[in-house]
Amino acid sequence: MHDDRSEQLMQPDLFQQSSELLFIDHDLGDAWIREYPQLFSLGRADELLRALLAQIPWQQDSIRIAGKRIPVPRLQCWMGDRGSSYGYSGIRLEPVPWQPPITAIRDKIQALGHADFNSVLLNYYRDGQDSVAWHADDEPELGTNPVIASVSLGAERKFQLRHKRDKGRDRYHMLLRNGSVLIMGKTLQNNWLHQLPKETTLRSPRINLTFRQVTRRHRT
Ligand SMILES: O=C(O)CCC(=O)C(=O)O
Ligand SMILES: [Mn+2]
Repeated sequence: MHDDRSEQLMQPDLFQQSSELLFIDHDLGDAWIREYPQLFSLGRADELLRALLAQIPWQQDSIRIAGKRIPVPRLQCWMGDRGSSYGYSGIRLEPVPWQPPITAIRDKIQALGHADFNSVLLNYYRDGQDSVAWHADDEPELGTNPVIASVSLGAERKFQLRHKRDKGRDRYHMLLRNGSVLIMGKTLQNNWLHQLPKETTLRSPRINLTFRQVTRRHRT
């Protein structure tokens, strides 16, 4: 008897393999973003969200503005190789050591072949009241043309970009889906700002991981 069961069983697997690696290129003219909308399956993304909510040593950081310390509207954790300390807006973050499953996420992203990373900033947006304001990740310790990989787990959030100098340029809007990864190209941080606005009716959490390469020159 011809048994075609094995062929049927293969199909979902093949689909799974290829849908993971599907990508969409966003062309912003003088910068690009490659989006992998489902690098992590929804099941895997939910499992990672639960694990990270429970095990990451989340901390409330604050920034210094006009001599005052203002708490940032999200919780954070900086993780990475020893010595990859990182500073912005008067915060200096010392890395906690790599831990699974972050190393597994990092390895999967590095296998895409865009860049290698020695550190990651984790952000925990507890609900839609948490946000990140307009900025570019252009700190000197990231070098002149950083490639940054951004992983989204949990609630879908809006992501907005606007040009740094050309005020006439349209803003660019994206949705950050559960299980998606953005590879932010070499020139994005030089030319564009980005933000994650508040979404006041949203009640569910999201975790974002931005993998970065901190250059040795600036390590403390
Ligand atoms: O949460 C996000 O998707 C963006 C976070 C971000 O821009 C950052 O941490 O630099
Ligand atoms: Mn950023």
